[in-house]
Amino acid sequence: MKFLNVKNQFPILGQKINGKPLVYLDNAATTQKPQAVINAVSNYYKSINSNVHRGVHTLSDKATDAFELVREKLRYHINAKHNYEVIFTKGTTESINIVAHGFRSLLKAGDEILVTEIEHHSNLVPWQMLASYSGAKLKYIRLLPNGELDVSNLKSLIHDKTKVVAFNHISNALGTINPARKIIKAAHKVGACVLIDGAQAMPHLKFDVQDLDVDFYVGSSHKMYGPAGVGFLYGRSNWLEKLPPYQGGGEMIEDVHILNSTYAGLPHKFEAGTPNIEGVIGWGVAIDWLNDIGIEKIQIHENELLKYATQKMHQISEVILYGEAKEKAAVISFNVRDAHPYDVGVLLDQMGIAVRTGHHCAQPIMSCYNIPGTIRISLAAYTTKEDIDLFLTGLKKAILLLK
Ligand code: C6P
Repeated sequence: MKFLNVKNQFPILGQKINGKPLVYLDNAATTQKPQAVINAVSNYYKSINSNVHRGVHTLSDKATDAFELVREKLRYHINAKHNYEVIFTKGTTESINIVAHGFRSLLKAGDEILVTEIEHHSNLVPWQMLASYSGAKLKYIRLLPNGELDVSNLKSLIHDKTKVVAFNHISNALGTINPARKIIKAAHKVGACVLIDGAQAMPHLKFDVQDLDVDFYVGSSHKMYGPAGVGFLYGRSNWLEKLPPYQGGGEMIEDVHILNSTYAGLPHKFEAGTPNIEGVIGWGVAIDWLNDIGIEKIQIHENELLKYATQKMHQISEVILYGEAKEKAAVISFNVRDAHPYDVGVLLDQMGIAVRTGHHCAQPIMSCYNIPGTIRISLAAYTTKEDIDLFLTGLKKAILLLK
């Protein structure tokens, strides 16, 4: 196996938890930050902290330039056509809400919204809210037992009443890489708009929004080695123009009168209030960090570890694995027979191993498998074979303790 050697760039990973070396396998929840990102945020406060787009003074100009440079970096990273198609938000959740809320003025009773059974709650609840507000009908693509979406009957699900189709690129709970192109093609055939929740894809997959031909694509910085509290909404300009602003306030206006206002153009129309400037600047460095290594290289590394861990876990008779799609990112969801996921998680934590347990904000998936939750390990660029071996040893110990 070839391994990336990047762990030493992450200061947090050198510590001990409960007296044991930290094995961090909760990367789908949030990734750790390399020293370069920590330095960027710290340097921002030490040298150019100021509000953006507002001041005439030097610091404000510098902060604005640094902030806008990241918009261009992100545009280039996802290959959007224009940088005003990249909106900074609080994260994936807010990005989806901006679109779902905006569609309140575009949908009517009888229209249909299509989601899937593999969604994170963030890409489900906003569409449920839109359906109940507009009278549109919410439909969904079913999940198959192997963790793949059943896209065999798209023609019956996507037709002239379908106005919006929303799905995730990679499932946070199962790791499934969904057939984006096939779904987008079917949606566009009937003129429906497509939103992809890319929260889990951003750190693992290289993609291009124009090549995908997607209308909206969203993600969060904190899942791709950048700071928390910042994310993006990519939207094709014709769709973004159609949507009304999500919030009112400073920055999103053109002219304000006492009884009415006119709104700013893109991207500012959707960026009310002071943004997370230091978060955006730190994120820019995280994007550079990812690209310096190369997402394809990271994917190869993570896939090798995924294969290794899956193989070893199949050999533990007490382990039940969920979701073994052919196209899969480095996430493994599992249970230990006759044990509650939480108990396994607590025992692993005592051994310094960080995993997530529960429904992973994807309760419909758990309902499909008729379980309350799973234990989930999710890998990153800095995960090593040693981490996986420590986890496997810890898991076997936990199973013995639970017997
Ligand atoms: N999933 C997990 O442990 P925010 O919180 O807005 O940055 O991202 C929400 C979100 C949306 N879609 C998908 C596919 C996600 O995985 C997440 C976040 C974390 O799986 C925290 S619940």
